[in-house]
Amino acid sequence: MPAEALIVIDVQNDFCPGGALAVENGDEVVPIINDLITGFDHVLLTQDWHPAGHSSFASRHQGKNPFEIVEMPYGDQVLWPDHCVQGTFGAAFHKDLDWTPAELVVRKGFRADIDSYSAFFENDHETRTGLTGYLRERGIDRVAFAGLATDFCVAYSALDARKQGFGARVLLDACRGIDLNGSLNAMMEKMKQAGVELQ
Ligand code: VGL
Ligand code: ZN
Repeated sequence: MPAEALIVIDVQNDFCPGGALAVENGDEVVPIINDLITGFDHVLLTQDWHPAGHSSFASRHQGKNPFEIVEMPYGDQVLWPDHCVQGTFGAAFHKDLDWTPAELVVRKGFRADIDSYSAFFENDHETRTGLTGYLRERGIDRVAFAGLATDFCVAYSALDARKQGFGARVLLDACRGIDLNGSLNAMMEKMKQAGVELQ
């Protein structure tokens, strides 16, 4: 029997108010997602998980500030404040997120020289996280997304889900965005065109 999984994206302290890369009202999604979790047979989480000094951190690039763009061998990369460093408080899930029922945590961004927004592929759009294989082996053919941030890790994941042949929907109530230079509208449009259901 084909099934749907809820994939909770990056509900971590650094993306919540007070965190290093805080998404406005990011913590509002926590109770909403806790409700969602109770309604799904399969719940997966992603966790942004960077080594200290990760190449996506502006602090690693002389003369660059957070939110500037640099060219990496794999394409353009936004530079971010240091965030979600492995093992730190900022990288931990929000304390009120009830992730006990989750069957898998996909960590991403753990290789020093490449960022990874999507739960399926790193930012070269080639290196796989293993999630496609996991979902297929578990008989899951549809995925629903919630979490942070709508216009980065959620959107990239939803687009890749479609590319991999999964049905995909984004539960907008349960997401909050960064909106960098119009990125929120741009990514909403891209998702629509890719057949992601925006609900
Ligand atoms: C994210 C920027 C950098 C996200 C992660 O979770 O959307 N954004 N790392
Ligand atoms: Zn990151």
